[in-house]
Amino acid sequence: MENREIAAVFEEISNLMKIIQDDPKWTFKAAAYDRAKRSIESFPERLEDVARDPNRKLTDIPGIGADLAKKITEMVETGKSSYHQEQLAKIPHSLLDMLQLQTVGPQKVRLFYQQAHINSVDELEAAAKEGRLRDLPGMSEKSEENILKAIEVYRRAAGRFRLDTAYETAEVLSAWLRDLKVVEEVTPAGSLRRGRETVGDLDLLVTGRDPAAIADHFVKFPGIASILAKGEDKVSVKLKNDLQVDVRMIERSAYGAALHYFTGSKEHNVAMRDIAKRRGWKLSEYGLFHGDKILAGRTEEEIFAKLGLEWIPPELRENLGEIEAAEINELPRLVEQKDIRGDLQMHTTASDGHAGIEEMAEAAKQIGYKYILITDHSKAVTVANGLDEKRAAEHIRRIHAARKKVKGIEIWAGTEVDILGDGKLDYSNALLKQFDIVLASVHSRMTMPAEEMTARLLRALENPYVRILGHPTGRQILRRDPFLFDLEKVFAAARKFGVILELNGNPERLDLCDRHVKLARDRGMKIIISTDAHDPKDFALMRYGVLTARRGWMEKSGVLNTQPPEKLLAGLRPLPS
Ligand code: DGT
Ligand code: CA
Ligand code: CA
Ligand code: ZN
Repeated sequence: MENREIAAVFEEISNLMKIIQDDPKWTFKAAAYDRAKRSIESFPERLEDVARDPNRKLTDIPGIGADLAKKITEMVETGKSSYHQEQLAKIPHSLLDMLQLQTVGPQKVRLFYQQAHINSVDELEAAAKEGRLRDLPGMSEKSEENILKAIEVYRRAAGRFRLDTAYETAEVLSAWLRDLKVVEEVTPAGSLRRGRETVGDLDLLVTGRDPAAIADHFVKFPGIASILAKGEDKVSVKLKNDLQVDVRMIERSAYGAALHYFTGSKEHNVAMRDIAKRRGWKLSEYGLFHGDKILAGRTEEEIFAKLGLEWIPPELRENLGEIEAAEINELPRLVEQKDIRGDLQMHTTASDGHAGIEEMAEAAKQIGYKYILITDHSKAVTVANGLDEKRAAEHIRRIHAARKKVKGIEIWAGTEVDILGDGKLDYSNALLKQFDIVLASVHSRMTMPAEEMTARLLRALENPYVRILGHPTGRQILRRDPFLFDLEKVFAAARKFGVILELNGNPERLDLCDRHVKLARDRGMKIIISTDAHDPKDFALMRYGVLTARRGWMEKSGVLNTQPPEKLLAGLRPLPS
Protein backbone atom coordinates (compact mmCIF):
# COMPACT_ATOMS: atom_id res chain seq x y z
CA MET A 1 0.00 0.00 0.00
CA GLU A 2 1.26 3.45 -0.89
CA ASN A 3 1.48 6.33 1.60
CA ARG A 4 -1.03 8.22 -0.49
CA GLU A 5 -3.61 5.44 -0.05
CA ILE A 6 -3.03 5.21 3.70
CA ALA A 7 -3.33 8.99 4.01
CA ALA A 8 -6.59 8.83 2.04
CA VAL A 9 -8.06 6.27 4.46
CA PHE A 10 -7.13 8.47 7.43
CA GLU A 11 -8.65 11.49 5.76
CA GLU A 12 -11.85 9.54 5.15
CA ILE A 13 -11.97 8.35 8.76
CA SER A 14 -11.66 11.95 9.92
CA ASN A 15 -14.48 13.01 7.58
CA LEU A 16 -16.67 10.14 8.73
CA MET A 17 -16.14 11.14 12.37
CA LYS A 18 -17.09 14.71 11.61
CA ILE A 19 -20.25 13.56 9.82
CA ILE A 20 -21.33 10.88 12.29
CA GLN A 21 -20.19 12.51 15.57
CA ASP A 22 -21.20 9.49 17.66
CA ASP A 23 -17.87 9.26 19.42
CA PRO A 24 -17.79 11.65 22.42
CA LYS A 25 -14.19 12.53 21.60
CA TRP A 26 -14.77 12.96 17.85
CA THR A 27 -13.30 16.49 17.51
CA PHE A 28 -10.12 15.43 19.22
CA LYS A 29 -9.81 12.16 17.32
CA ALA A 30 -10.65 13.67 13.93
CA ALA A 31 -7.93 16.27 14.46
CA ALA A 32 -5.46 13.46 15.23
CA TYR A 33 -6.38 11.71 11.94
CA ASP A 34 -5.98 14.99 10.04
CA ARG A 35 -2.56 15.51 11.57
CA ALA A 36 -1.51 11.95 10.79
CA LYS A 37 -2.71 12.34 7.20
CA ARG A 38 -0.56 15.43 6.68
CA SER A 39 2.41 13.80 8.33
CA ILE A 40 2.12 10.69 6.14
CA GLU A 41 1.82 12.77 2.98
CA SER A 42 5.10 14.51 3.66
CA PHE A 43 6.90 11.43 4.99
CA PRO A 44 9.78 10.67 2.60
CA GLU A 45 9.80 6.86 2.88
CA ARG A 46 7.17 4.22 2.20
CA LEU A 47 5.27 3.47 5.41
CA GLU A 48 4.97 -0.10 4.23
CA ASP A 49 8.76 -0.47 4.35
CA VAL A 50 8.92 1.03 7.84
CA ALA A 51 6.10 -1.25 9.03
CA ARG A 52 7.87 -4.34 7.69
CA ASP A 53 11.26 -3.43 9.13
CA PRO A 54 11.70 -5.09 12.57
CA ASN A 55 14.23 -2.42 13.56
CA ARG A 56 11.90 0.50 12.88
CA LYS A 57 8.85 1.87 14.70
CA LEU A 58 5.93 3.58 13.00
CA THR A 59 5.40 5.52 16.22
CA ASP A 60 8.64 7.41 15.52
CA ILE A 61 6.80 9.19 12.72
CA PRO A 62 5.39 12.55 13.86
CA GLY A 63 1.65 12.39 14.55
CA ILE A 64 1.55 8.56 14.66
CA GLY A 65 0.72 7.10 18.07
CA ALA A 66 0.30 3.46 19.07
CA ASP A 67 -3.32 3.28 17.89
CA LEU A 68 -2.67 4.74 14.43
CA ALA A 69 0.46 2.61 14.06
CA LYS A 70 -1.68 -0.47 14.60
CA LYS A 71 -4.11 0.70 11.93
CA ILE A 72 -1.26 1.30 9.48
CA THR A 73 0.13 -2.17 10.14
CA GLU A 74 -3.29 -3.67 9.56
CA MET A 75 -3.63 -1.81 6.25
CA VAL A 76 -0.19 -2.88 5.11
CA GLU A 77 -0.99 -6.51 5.93
CA THR A 78 -4.61 -6.77 4.78
CA GLY A 79 -5.06 -3.83 2.39
CA LYS A 80 -7.75 -2.25 4.57
CA SER A 81 -8.63 -0.92 8.01
CA SER A 82 -11.45 -2.66 9.88
CA TYR A 83 -12.13 0.50 11.88
CA HIS A 84 -12.54 2.43 8.63
CA GLN A 85 -14.94 -0.24 7.32
CA GLU A 86 -17.01 -0.08 10.54
CA GLN A 87 -17.33 3.69 10.27
CA LEU A 88 -18.23 3.45 6.58
CA ALA A 89 -21.07 1.03 7.39
CA LYS A 90 -22.77 3.65 9.59
CA ILE A 91 -23.86 5.98 6.76
CA PRO A 92 -24.84 5.71 3.09
CA HIS A 93 -21.63 5.70 1.07
CA SER A 94 -23.03 8.25 -1.37
CA LEU A 95 -22.83 10.90 1.38
CA LEU A 96 -19.10 11.04 0.93
CA ASP A 97 -19.46 12.07 -2.74
CA MET A 98 -20.83 15.39 -1.48
CA LEU A 99 -17.42 16.15 0.02
CA GLN A 100 -16.14 16.50 -3.54
CA LEU A 101 -18.24 19.64 -3.88
CA GLN A 102 -16.55 22.96 -3.37
CA THR A 103 -17.72 24.65 -0.12
CA VAL A 104 -19.29 21.43 1.18
CA GLY A 105 -17.35 20.02 4.13
CA PRO A 106 -18.26 17.30 6.62
CA GLN A 107 -20.33 19.72 8.78
CA LYS A 108 -22.53 20.62 5.82
CA VAL A 109 -22.88 16.97 4.81
CA ARG A 110 -24.03 16.21 8.37
CA LEU A 111 -26.49 19.08 8.23
CA PHE A 112 -27.99 17.99 4.89
CA TYR A 113 -28.16 14.36 5.98
CA GLN A 114 -29.62 14.85 9.42
CA GLN A 115 -31.93 17.80 8.88
CA ALA A 116 -33.00 17.37 5.25
CA HIS A 117 -32.52 13.59 4.77
CA ILE A 118 -30.27 14.16 1.78
CA ASN A 119 -28.14 11.11 0.92
CA SER A 120 -26.41 11.95 -2.35
CA VAL A 121 -25.28 14.65 -4.77
CA ASP A 122 -28.41 14.01 -6.89
CA GLU A 123 -30.68 14.55 -3.89
CA LEU A 124 -28.74 17.65 -2.90
CA GLU A 125 -29.18 19.05 -6.40
CA ALA A 126 -32.93 18.45 -6.30
CA ALA A 127 -33.19 20.07 -2.86
CA ALA A 128 -31.19 23.13 -3.97
CA LYS A 129 -33.34 23.52 -7.09
CA GLU A 130 -36.52 23.34 -5.02
CA GLY A 131 -35.20 25.89 -2.53
CA ARG A 132 -35.27 23.42 0.34
CA LEU A 133 -31.76 24.23 1.62
CA ARG A 134 -32.08 27.97 2.25
CA ASP A 135 -33.89 27.56 5.57
CA LEU A 136 -31.31 25.24 7.09
CA PRO A 137 -29.01 26.84 9.70
CA GLY A 138 -26.24 28.90 8.06
CA MET A 139 -27.71 28.47 4.55
CA SER A 140 -29.23 31.05 2.19
CA GLU A 141 -30.50 31.43 -1.38
CA LYS A 142 -26.97 32.39 -2.35
CA SER A 143 -25.52 29.21 -0.83
CA GLU A 144 -28.05 27.16 -2.81
CA GLU A 145 -26.80 28.84 -5.99
CA ASN A 146 -23.21 28.10 -5.02
CA ILE A 147 -24.04 24.47 -4.41
CA LEU A 148 -25.66 24.17 -7.84
CA LYS A 149 -22.54 25.68 -9.42
CA ALA A 150 -20.34 23.28 -7.46
CA ILE A 151 -22.43 20.33 -8.66
CA GLU A 152 -21.98 21.47 -12.25
CA VAL A 153 -18.19 21.55 -11.82
CA TYR A 154 -18.33 18.14 -10.14
CA ARG A 155 -20.28 16.62 -13.03
CA ARG A 156 -17.93 18.08 -15.60
CA ALA A 157 -14.96 16.68 -13.68
CA ALA A 158 -16.38 13.16 -13.51
CA GLY A 159 -14.03 10.68 -15.06
CA ARG A 160 -11.09 13.06 -15.38
CA PHE A 161 -7.96 13.07 -13.21
CA ARG A 162 -5.52 15.74 -12.22
CA LEU A 163 -2.23 15.88 -14.11
CA ASP A 164 -0.20 14.99 -11.02
CA THR A 165 -2.29 11.88 -10.34
CA ALA A 166 -1.79 10.74 -13.93
CA TYR A 167 1.92 11.57 -13.86
CA GLU A 168 2.61 9.76 -10.58
CA THR A 169 0.57 6.74 -11.65
CA ALA A 170 2.44 6.58 -14.95
CA GLU A 171 5.76 6.65 -13.08
CA VAL A 172 4.77 3.72 -10.88
CA LEU A 173 3.40 1.73 -13.83
CA SER A 174 6.48 2.42 -15.95
CA ALA A 175 8.73 1.21 -13.15
CA TRP A 176 6.60 -1.92 -12.83
CA LEU A 177 6.82 -2.62 -16.56
CA ARG A 178 10.57 -1.99 -16.66
CA ASP A 179 11.03 -4.64 -14.00
CA LEU A 180 10.45 -7.18 -16.75
CA LYS A 181 13.70 -7.93 -18.60
CA VAL A 182 12.23 -8.03 -22.12
CA VAL A 183 10.79 -4.52 -21.80
CA GLU A 184 12.90 -1.95 -23.63
CA GLU A 185 11.06 1.35 -23.50
CA VAL A 186 7.93 2.64 -21.77
CA THR A 187 6.60 6.02 -22.86
CA PRO A 188 3.44 7.73 -21.65
CA ALA A 189 1.57 9.20 -24.64
CA GLY A 190 -1.87 10.85 -24.84
CA SER A 191 -2.90 13.92 -22.89
CA LEU A 192 -0.30 13.20 -20.20
CA ARG A 193 2.55 13.61 -22.68
CA ARG A 194 0.92 16.80 -23.90
CA GLY A 195 0.86 18.05 -20.30
CA ARG A 196 -2.87 18.73 -20.18
CA GLU A 197 -4.14 19.86 -16.78
CA THR A 198 -6.47 16.87 -16.57
CA VAL A 199 -6.22 13.42 -18.06
CA GLY A 200 -9.07 11.10 -19.10
CA ASP A 201 -7.04 7.92 -19.32
CA LEU A 202 -3.40 6.88 -19.46
CA ASP A 203 -1.89 5.69 -22.72
CA LEU A 204 1.38 3.82 -22.25
CA LEU A 205 3.46 2.62 -25.18
CA VAL A 206 5.84 -0.27 -24.63
CA THR A 207 8.50 -1.82 -26.84
CA GLY A 208 10.25 -5.10 -26.23
CA ARG A 209 10.43 -8.71 -27.35
CA ASP A 210 7.56 -10.98 -26.37
CA PRO A 211 4.46 -8.78 -26.16
CA ALA A 212 2.48 -11.66 -24.64
CA ALA A 213 4.87 -11.87 -21.68
CA ILE A 214 4.66 -8.09 -21.25
CA ALA A 215 0.87 -8.25 -21.16
CA ASP A 216 0.94 -11.11 -18.64
CA HIS A 217 3.33 -9.19 -16.42
CA PHE A 218 1.37 -5.95 -16.65
CA VAL A 219 -1.93 -7.45 -15.48
CA LYS A 220 -0.21 -8.63 -12.29
CA PHE A 221 0.25 -4.99 -11.20
CA PRO A 222 -1.26 -4.87 -7.69
CA GLY A 223 -3.14 -1.61 -8.22
CA ILE A 224 -5.44 -3.06 -10.88
CA ALA A 225 -9.14 -3.27 -10.01
CA SER A 226 -10.32 -4.95 -13.21
CA ILE A 227 -9.07 -5.99 -16.64
CA LEU A 228 -11.22 -4.44 -19.36
CA ALA A 229 -9.54 -6.06 -22.38
CA LYS A 230 -6.47 -8.16 -23.01
CA GLY A 231 -5.37 -8.74 -26.59
CA GLU A 232 -2.17 -9.44 -28.47
CA ASP A 233 -0.86 -5.92 -28.58
CA LYS A 234 -3.15 -4.01 -26.18
CA VAL A 235 -4.26 -4.33 -22.59
CA SER A 236 -6.81 -2.04 -20.95
CA VAL A 237 -7.34 -2.01 -17.22
CA LYS A 238 -9.12 0.02 -14.58
CA LEU A 239 -6.98 0.85 -11.55
CA LYS A 240 -8.25 0.94 -7.99
CA ASN A 241 -8.25 4.75 -8.14
CA ASP A 242 -10.66 4.44 -11.13
CA LEU A 243 -8.10 5.62 -13.67
CA GLN A 244 -8.17 3.63 -16.92
CA VAL A 245 -4.86 2.61 -18.47
CA ASP A 246 -4.33 1.50 -22.07
CA VAL A 247 -1.02 -0.27 -22.60
CA ARG A 248 0.05 -0.86 -26.19
CA MET A 249 2.89 -3.08 -27.29
CA ILE A 250 4.57 -1.44 -30.26
CA GLU A 251 6.99 -2.66 -32.96
CA ARG A 252 10.32 -0.80 -32.85
CA SER A 253 10.09 -0.07 -36.57
CA ALA A 254 6.83 1.87 -36.13
CA TYR A 255 7.52 3.36 -32.71
CA GLY A 256 7.68 6.99 -33.87
CA ALA A 257 4.43 6.68 -35.81
CA ALA A 258 2.63 5.09 -32.86
CA LEU A 259 4.05 7.65 -30.44
CA HIS A 260 2.91 10.48 -32.66
CA TYR A 261 -0.55 8.99 -33.20
CA PHE A 262 -1.23 8.15 -29.57
CA THR A 263 0.16 11.43 -28.28
CA GLY A 264 -2.53 13.27 -30.22
CA SER A 265 -4.33 15.45 -29.86
CA LYS A 266 -6.95 14.08 -32.18
CA GLU A 267 -7.30 17.56 -33.74
CA HIS A 268 -3.55 17.75 -34.33
CA ASN A 269 -3.55 14.24 -35.85
CA VAL A 270 -6.34 15.09 -38.26
CA ALA A 271 -4.46 18.19 -39.46
CA MET A 272 -1.21 16.20 -39.83
CA ARG A 273 -2.98 13.54 -41.86
CA ASP A 274 -4.24 16.27 -44.22
CA ILE A 275 -0.67 17.46 -44.78
CA ALA A 276 0.34 13.92 -45.73
CA LYS A 277 -2.69 13.61 -48.00
CA ARG A 278 -1.78 16.78 -49.84
CA ARG A 279 1.45 15.08 -50.86
CA GLY A 280 -0.37 11.94 -51.89
CA TRP A 281 0.81 10.05 -48.80
CA LYS A 282 -0.94 8.43 -45.87
CA LEU A 283 -0.12 8.92 -42.18
CA SER A 284 -1.30 6.39 -39.61
CA GLU A 285 -0.23 4.86 -36.31
CA TYR A 286 1.87 2.43 -38.41
CA GLY A 287 3.87 4.99 -40.33
CA LEU A 288 3.97 7.49 -43.17
CA PHE A 289 3.27 5.64 -46.44
CA HIS A 290 3.38 6.22 -50.17
CA GLY A 291 1.16 3.39 -51.34
CA ASP A 292 2.65 0.30 -49.71
CA LYS A 293 6.03 1.86 -49.30
CA ILE A 294 6.93 3.14 -45.83
CA LEU A 295 8.59 6.56 -45.92
CA ALA A 296 9.08 7.09 -42.18
CA GLY A 297 7.93 5.59 -38.88
CA ARG A 298 10.80 4.69 -36.60
CA THR A 299 11.00 8.11 -34.93
CA GLU A 300 8.72 11.12 -34.68
CA GLU A 301 11.53 13.32 -35.95
CA GLU A 302 11.76 11.51 -39.29
CA ILE A 303 8.00 11.72 -39.81
CA PHE A 304 7.95 15.47 -39.16
CA ALA A 305 11.04 15.97 -41.32
CA LYS A 306 9.58 14.00 -44.23
CA LEU A 307 6.49 16.22 -44.09
CA GLY A 308 8.69 19.32 -44.17
CA LEU A 309 8.02 20.23 -40.57
CA GLU A 310 10.13 21.01 -37.52
CA TRP A 311 9.59 18.51 -34.71
CA ILE A 312 6.69 19.86 -32.66
CA PRO A 313 6.90 19.56 -28.87
CA PRO A 314 3.95 17.47 -27.58
CA GLU A 315 2.62 20.33 -25.41
CA LEU A 316 1.83 22.32 -28.57
CA ARG A 317 -0.01 19.56 -30.43
CA GLU A 318 -3.54 20.92 -30.19
CA ASN A 319 -3.92 22.22 -33.76
CA LEU A 320 -3.79 25.77 -32.49
CA GLY A 321 -1.29 27.05 -35.05
CA GLU A 322 1.65 24.79 -34.23
CA ILE A 323 1.68 23.04 -37.62
CA GLU A 324 1.66 26.34 -39.51
CA ALA A 325 4.49 27.59 -37.30
CA ALA A 326 6.47 24.37 -37.85
CA GLU A 327 6.12 24.76 -41.62
CA ILE A 328 7.95 28.09 -41.55
CA ASN A 329 10.40 27.18 -38.77
CA GLU A 330 8.81 29.55 -36.34
CA LEU A 331 7.97 27.32 -33.43
CA PRO A 332 8.74 28.93 -30.07
CA ARG A 333 11.77 27.66 -28.14
CA LEU A 334 9.76 26.58 -25.14
CA VAL A 335 10.90 27.20 -21.57
CA GLU A 336 12.36 24.13 -19.86
CA GLN A 337 12.45 23.10 -16.24
CA LYS A 338 16.23 23.41 -16.17
CA ASP A 339 15.86 27.12 -17.03
CA ILE A 340 14.14 27.85 -13.72
CA ARG A 341 16.39 29.59 -11.19
CA GLY A 342 14.13 30.08 -8.21
CA ASP A 343 10.67 29.76 -6.74
CA LEU A 344 8.64 32.81 -5.79
CA GLN A 345 5.73 31.46 -3.83
CA MET A 346 6.07 29.22 -0.78
CA HIS A 347 4.77 28.89 2.74
CA THR A 348 6.54 27.97 5.96
CA THR A 349 5.46 26.80 9.40
CA ALA A 350 4.80 30.47 10.18
CA SER A 351 1.48 30.08 8.31
CA ASP A 352 0.31 26.76 6.84
CA GLY A 353 3.57 25.23 5.57
CA HIS A 354 5.29 22.13 6.97
CA ALA A 355 8.91 23.33 7.08
CA GLY A 356 10.87 26.28 8.39
CA ILE A 357 12.59 29.04 6.40
CA GLU A 358 16.04 27.48 6.55
CA GLU A 359 14.77 24.04 5.63
CA MET A 360 13.02 25.44 2.57
CA ALA A 361 16.14 27.43 1.62
CA GLU A 362 18.42 24.38 1.97
CA ALA A 363 16.09 22.29 -0.15
CA ALA A 364 15.92 24.99 -2.83
CA LYS A 365 19.69 25.26 -2.84
CA GLN A 366 19.94 21.49 -3.29
CA ILE A 367 18.03 21.68 -6.57
CA GLY A 368 20.31 24.48 -7.73
CA TYR A 369 18.03 27.47 -7.22
CA LYS A 370 19.60 30.90 -6.82
CA TYR A 371 16.75 32.51 -4.91
CA ILE A 372 13.48 31.91 -3.11
CA LEU A 373 10.72 34.21 -2.00
CA ILE A 374 9.02 33.26 1.26
CA THR A 375 5.36 34.22 0.98
CA ASP A 376 3.39 33.30 4.07
CA HIS A 377 -0.26 34.29 4.29
CA SER A 378 -1.58 37.50 5.78
CA LYS A 379 -4.04 37.68 8.68
CA ALA A 380 -7.34 37.53 6.76
CA VAL A 381 -6.55 33.97 5.74
CA THR A 382 -7.29 32.58 9.18
CA VAL A 383 -7.75 29.00 7.92
CA ALA A 384 -4.10 29.07 6.87
CA ASN A 385 -2.93 30.69 10.11
CA GLY A 386 -2.12 33.99 8.36
CA LEU A 387 0.27 36.37 10.09
CA ASP A 388 -0.93 39.57 11.73
CA GLU A 389 1.25 42.71 11.51
CA LYS A 390 3.26 41.89 14.58
CA ARG A 391 4.00 38.29 13.54
CA ALA A 392 4.73 39.43 9.98
CA ALA A 393 7.34 41.91 11.20
CA GLU A 394 8.96 39.19 13.32
CA HIS A 395 8.83 36.83 10.35
CA ILE A 396 10.72 39.34 8.21
CA ARG A 397 13.41 39.47 10.89
CA ARG A 398 13.61 35.68 10.95
CA ILE A 399 13.98 35.62 7.16
CA HIS A 400 16.82 38.11 7.44
CA ALA A 401 18.43 35.95 10.12
CA ALA A 402 18.11 32.86 7.88
CA ARG A 403 20.19 34.65 5.22
CA LYS A 404 23.14 34.56 7.56
CA LYS A 405 22.77 30.82 8.10
CA VAL A 406 22.07 29.58 4.59
CA LYS A 407 24.60 30.97 2.13
CA GLY A 408 24.69 30.63 -1.62
CA ILE A 409 21.04 31.42 -2.22
CA GLU A 410 19.05 34.64 -1.96
CA ILE A 411 16.29 34.35 0.61
CA TRP A 412 13.82 37.13 -0.03
CA ALA A 413 11.18 38.24 2.42
CA GLY A 414 7.78 38.23 0.80
CA THR A 415 4.13 37.86 1.63
CA GLU A 416 1.09 36.49 -0.10
CA VAL A 417 -0.99 39.40 1.05
CA ASP A 418 -4.72 38.85 0.84
CA ILE A 419 -6.75 41.03 -1.50
CA LEU A 420 -9.76 41.90 0.64
CA GLY A 421 -13.31 42.01 -0.69
CA ASP A 422 -13.06 45.69 -1.64
CA GLY A 423 -9.63 45.40 -3.25
CA LYS A 424 -7.74 46.85 -0.30
CA LEU A 425 -4.82 44.79 0.91
CA ASP A 426 -4.67 42.98 4.23
CA TYR A 427 -1.52 44.90 5.35
CA SER A 428 -0.78 48.62 5.56
CA ASN A 429 1.66 50.14 3.07
CA ALA A 430 3.98 50.82 6.02
CA LEU A 431 4.33 47.07 6.50
CA LEU A 432 4.21 46.11 2.79
CA LYS A 433 7.19 48.35 2.19
CA GLN A 434 9.33 46.19 4.50
CA PHE A 435 9.05 43.13 2.25
CA ASP A 436 11.41 42.55 -0.67
CA ILE A 437 8.60 41.39 -2.95
CA VAL A 438 4.86 41.50 -2.37
CA LEU A 439 2.60 38.96 -4.05
CA ALA A 440 -1.13 39.60 -3.70
CA SER A 441 -3.95 37.08 -4.15
CA VAL A 442 -7.67 36.58 -3.67
CA HIS A 443 -8.74 33.88 -1.22
CA SER A 444 -12.25 34.87 -0.18
CA ARG A 445 -15.61 36.06 -1.54
CA MET A 446 -15.00 34.48 -4.92
CA THR A 447 -18.61 34.44 -6.01
CA MET A 448 -19.09 38.21 -6.30
CA PRO A 449 -20.40 39.64 -9.60
CA ALA A 450 -17.83 40.13 -12.36
CA GLU A 451 -17.83 43.95 -12.27
CA GLU A 452 -17.19 43.94 -8.55
CA MET A 453 -14.38 41.38 -8.88
CA THR A 454 -12.76 43.33 -11.73
CA ALA A 455 -12.83 46.53 -9.66
CA ARG A 456 -11.43 44.61 -6.70
CA LEU A 457 -8.47 43.29 -8.70
CA LEU A 458 -7.81 46.62 -10.41
CA ARG A 459 -7.73 48.35 -7.05
CA ALA A 460 -5.24 45.82 -5.71
CA LEU A 461 -3.00 46.25 -8.76
CA GLU A 462 -2.94 49.99 -8.16
CA ASN A 463 -1.19 49.52 -4.85
CA PRO A 464 2.43 50.45 -5.66
CA TYR A 465 3.88 47.64 -3.52
CA VAL A 466 2.09 44.83 -5.38
CA ARG A 467 4.58 43.26 -7.80
CA ILE A 468 3.08 39.84 -8.47
CA LEU A 469 -0.57 38.83 -8.84
CA GLY A 470 -0.92 35.34 -7.34
CA HIS A 471 -3.11 32.61 -8.92
CA PRO A 472 -4.96 35.27 -10.92
CA THR A 473 -8.26 33.47 -11.62
CA GLY A 474 -8.74 31.55 -8.36
CA ARG A 475 -9.72 28.31 -10.06
CA GLN A 476 -9.06 24.89 -8.56
CA ILE A 477 -8.79 22.06 -11.02
CA LEU A 478 -11.84 19.76 -11.07
CA ARG A 479 -13.17 21.65 -8.03
CA ARG A 480 -13.80 25.30 -8.67
CA ASP A 481 -14.22 27.37 -11.82
CA PRO A 482 -12.30 30.64 -12.18
CA PHE A 483 -14.08 33.54 -10.54
CA LEU A 484 -15.86 35.88 -12.91
CA PHE A 485 -13.98 39.03 -13.92
CA ASP A 486 -12.86 40.98 -16.96
CA LEU A 487 -9.60 39.27 -17.76
CA GLU A 488 -8.68 41.71 -20.55
CA LYS A 489 -8.98 44.69 -18.23
CA VAL A 490 -6.98 43.05 -15.47
CA PHE A 491 -4.23 41.94 -17.87
CA ALA A 492 -4.09 45.44 -19.33
CA ALA A 493 -3.76 46.98 -15.86
CA ALA A 494 -1.08 44.47 -14.83
CA ARG A 495 0.81 45.35 -17.98
CA LYS A 496 0.47 49.07 -17.38
CA PHE A 497 1.69 48.85 -13.78
CA GLY A 498 4.35 46.23 -14.48
CA VAL A 499 2.73 43.66 -12.19
CA ILE A 500 3.87 40.15 -13.09
CA LEU A 501 1.24 37.42 -13.39
CA GLU A 502 1.90 34.23 -11.52
CA LEU A 503 1.50 30.84 -13.11
CA ASN A 504 0.86 28.90 -9.93
CA GLY A 505 2.27 25.52 -10.88
CA ASN A 506 0.60 23.63 -8.10
CA PRO A 507 -1.36 20.91 -9.95
CA GLU A 508 -4.43 21.78 -7.85
CA ARG A 509 -4.44 25.19 -9.51
CA LEU A 510 -2.35 25.64 -12.67
CA ASP A 511 -3.48 29.24 -12.62
CA LEU A 512 -2.87 30.94 -15.05
CA CYS A 513 -4.08 28.12 -17.30
CA ASP A 514 -2.46 27.34 -20.65
CA ARG A 515 -4.82 29.59 -22.67
CA HIS A 516 -4.26 32.53 -20.34
CA VAL A 517 -0.50 32.04 -20.50
CA LYS A 518 -0.80 32.24 -24.29
CA LEU A 519 -2.81 35.46 -23.99
CA ALA A 520 -0.16 36.96 -21.73
CA ARG A 521 2.57 35.84 -24.10
CA ASP A 522 0.79 37.28 -27.13
CA ARG A 523 0.61 40.62 -25.31
CA GLY A 524 4.34 40.49 -24.57
CA MET A 525 3.74 40.10 -20.83
CA LYS A 526 6.08 38.14 -18.60
CA ILE A 527 5.04 35.61 -16.01
CA ILE A 528 6.66 33.85 -13.10
CA ILE A 529 6.16 30.13 -12.49
CA SER A 530 5.93 29.13 -8.83
CA THR A 531 4.92 26.01 -6.93
CA ASP A 532 3.17 27.47 -3.86
CA ALA A 533 5.25 24.92 -1.95
CA HIS A 534 4.08 24.02 1.55
CA ASP A 535 6.86 21.47 1.96
CA PRO A 536 10.35 21.04 0.46
CA LYS A 537 9.12 18.14 -1.64
CA ASP A 538 6.60 20.45 -3.33
CA PHE A 539 9.43 22.13 -5.25
CA ALA A 540 9.12 19.16 -7.60
CA LEU A 541 5.69 20.46 -8.63
CA MET A 542 7.53 22.96 -10.82
CA ARG A 543 7.30 20.39 -13.62
CA TYR A 544 3.54 20.94 -13.89
CA GLY A 545 3.94 24.69 -13.97
CA VAL A 546 6.54 24.41 -16.71
CA LEU A 547 4.33 22.03 -18.73
CA THR A 548 1.47 24.52 -18.51
CA ALA A 549 3.74 27.41 -19.53
CA ARG A 550 4.91 25.32 -22.51
CA ARG A 551 1.30 24.64 -23.47
CA GLY A 552 0.94 28.43 -23.47
CA TRP A 553 3.86 28.71 -25.96
CA MET A 554 6.04 30.44 -23.36
CA GLU A 555 9.72 30.84 -24.06
CA LYS A 556 12.45 31.21 -21.48
CA SER A 557 12.58 34.96 -22.06
CA GLY A 558 8.91 35.27 -21.03
CA VAL A 559 9.44 33.64 -17.65
CA LEU A 560 11.05 36.04 -15.22
CA ASN A 561 12.25 33.40 -12.76
CA THR A 562 14.57 31.96 -15.39
CA GLN A 563 16.70 35.06 -14.82
CA PRO A 564 19.54 35.50 -12.32
CA PRO A 565 18.60 37.36 -9.11
CA GLU A 566 19.60 40.89 -10.18
CA LYS A 567 17.82 40.62 -13.51
CA LEU A 568 14.73 39.21 -11.86
CA LEU A 569 14.56 42.12 -9.42
CA ALA A 570 15.12 44.57 -12.25
CA GLY A 571 12.22 43.01 -14.16
CA LEU A 572 9.71 43.67 -11.39
CA ARG A 573 7.62 46.79 -10.93
CA PRO A 574 9.92 49.50 -9.54
CA LEU A 575 9.28 50.25 -5.88
CA PRO A 576 8.00 53.71 -4.96
CA SER A 577 10.86 55.95 -3.93
P1 DGT B 1 -7.79 12.07 -22.60
O1 DGT B 1 -7.44 10.64 -22.41
O2 DGT B 1 -9.25 12.32 -22.73
O3 DGT B 1 -7.19 12.96 -21.57
O4 DGT B 1 -7.16 12.57 -24.00
P2 DGT B 1 -6.17 11.82 -25.00
O5 DGT B 1 -5.71 12.86 -25.94
O6 DGT B 1 -5.15 11.04 -24.26
O7 DGT B 1 -7.16 10.89 -25.82
P3 DGT B 1 -7.33 9.31 -25.91
O8 DGT B 1 -6.81 8.60 -24.73
O9 DGT B 1 -8.76 9.10 -26.26
O10 DGT B 1 -6.50 8.92 -27.19
C1 DGT B 1 -5.09 9.03 -27.21
C2 DGT B 1 -4.66 9.62 -28.52
O11 DGT B 1 -5.00 8.72 -29.59
C3 DGT B 1 -5.35 10.91 -28.90
O12 DGT B 1 -4.74 12.03 -28.30
C4 DGT B 1 -5.19 10.91 -30.38
C5 DGT B 1 -5.32 9.46 -30.76
N1 DGT B 1 -6.70 9.20 -31.18
C6 DGT B 1 -7.68 8.62 -30.44
N2 DGT B 1 -8.81 8.55 -31.16
C7 DGT B 1 -8.55 9.11 -32.36
C8 DGT B 1 -9.32 9.37 -33.54
O13 DGT B 1 -10.49 9.05 -33.63
N3 DGT B 1 -8.68 9.98 -34.58
C9 DGT B 1 -7.38 10.35 -34.52
N4 DGT B 1 -6.82 10.95 -35.55
N5 DGT B 1 -6.63 10.16 -33.43
C10 DGT B 1 -7.21 9.54 -32.36
CA1 CA C 1 -5.61 9.36 -22.79
CA1 CA D 1 -6.76 6.10 -24.24
ZN1 ZN E 1 -2.83 31.65 -2.30
